[in-house]
Amino acid sequence: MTSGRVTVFDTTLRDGEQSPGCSMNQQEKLRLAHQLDRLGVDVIEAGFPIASDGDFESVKAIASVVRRPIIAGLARACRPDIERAWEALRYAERPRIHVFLATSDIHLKYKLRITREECVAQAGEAIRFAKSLCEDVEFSPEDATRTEPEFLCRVLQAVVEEGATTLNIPDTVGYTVPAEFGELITTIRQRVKGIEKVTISAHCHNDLGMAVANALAAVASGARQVECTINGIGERAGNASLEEIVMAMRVRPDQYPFETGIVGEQIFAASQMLSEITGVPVQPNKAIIGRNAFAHEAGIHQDGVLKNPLTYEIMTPQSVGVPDSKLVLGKHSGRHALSIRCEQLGYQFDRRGLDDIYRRFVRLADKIKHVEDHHLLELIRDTHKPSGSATPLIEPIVPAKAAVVNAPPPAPEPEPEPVKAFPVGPHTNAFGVPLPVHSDSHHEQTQQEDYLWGV
Ligand SMILES: [Mn+2]
Repeated sequence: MTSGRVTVFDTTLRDGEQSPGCSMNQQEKLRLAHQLDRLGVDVIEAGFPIASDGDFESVKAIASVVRRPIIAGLARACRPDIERAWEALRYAERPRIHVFLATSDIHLKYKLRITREECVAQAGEAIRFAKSLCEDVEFSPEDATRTEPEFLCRVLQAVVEEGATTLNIPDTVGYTVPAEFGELITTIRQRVKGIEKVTISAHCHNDLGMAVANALAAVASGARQVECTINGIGERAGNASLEEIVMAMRVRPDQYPFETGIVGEQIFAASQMLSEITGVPVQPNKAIIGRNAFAHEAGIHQDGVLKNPLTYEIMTPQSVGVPDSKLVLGKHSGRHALSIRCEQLGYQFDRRGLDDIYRRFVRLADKIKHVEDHHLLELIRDTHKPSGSATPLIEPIVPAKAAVVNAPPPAPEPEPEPVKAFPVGPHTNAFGVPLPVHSDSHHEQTQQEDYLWGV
């Protein structure tokens, strides 16, 4: 039983990229954008086009080649910003201009030096102008959670009347708490006329460690878009983490009966790719995608998990694309196993590329017994050094399905059967891990190597 679909707005390439140590060049942003597409996000906020020429070119490049998701670009509430954003976004299949203007007294007085009246007028004018360029326009009242609710509703009313299609409520400084934020969303729904025609969105920061909890509280109160990032990167303590929001909904549909278009099995690859690009590692105990998230050290836990994974696991590693740690890559591993592990790490190679990696992998495995993921990543980086050409290192795999905004809600999923965490059947290997189904002849040739998977 679902109460609706929640739009996943990923801002890894904008808010995330603004965080210390996380800047990316155009080629890296494009690679990540393709992975976000595979992950099934509905909206990719690709950058802040007026911020720099590099940002502009990156947004333009992503808008030109990533065709399924909505591509958003950020703009302050002024003409030059909005024009620059549109110049970069106009190539998109589904462009969105995201306009923001601070609304809290402290921002109005000290940062913008404008009055409340001027703020309402500027927000309205900016949306009218953005709307003259682009049908899909999102508005964010920056520092909304420290804005007097009555004034906040006045600004929101003005932009709804000018045709804003999404109202994003940012907890810019990570100040709010779940009950209060949920109430704020309820107040907005009650007071702003015409609100039922627009999507309410939540943009939460993690300064008090409550970004995900606040975002979920907003959804429970009627928000239908969440803004989030891979690995929770973002300004200061970061943004709400995409993987945590999505998996909270998947694991607890009794509490959060909402659907998203996210392909869970692509979560780990996205996380790995981001870490690899930025060089910023994920903390080992990070929920969902940390190195220890599925590690069971205590003997009593290990015993329980071996008897039945559900004794200590509320979700399976496979459901978020974490490679099964029981499967070790060594010199007896076949080309096919290697290619699957590469895909899990966010890379897909053509036949020749894989041959190349495979030869080097075997040489390495001869020297060191077990090839860990970080060895493999080093090998891949070493083999495929960017040569300055614009050719992406990877080809998009398959565009994610079932992630079309405004599509009719999917039929309710049948109740999950309890003990099917590790299916064993004709399409699984000896460890109960599902084997991918292929029909091409290449697969026939390499099929035999599957039996060498693991030592
Ligand atoms: Mn932010």
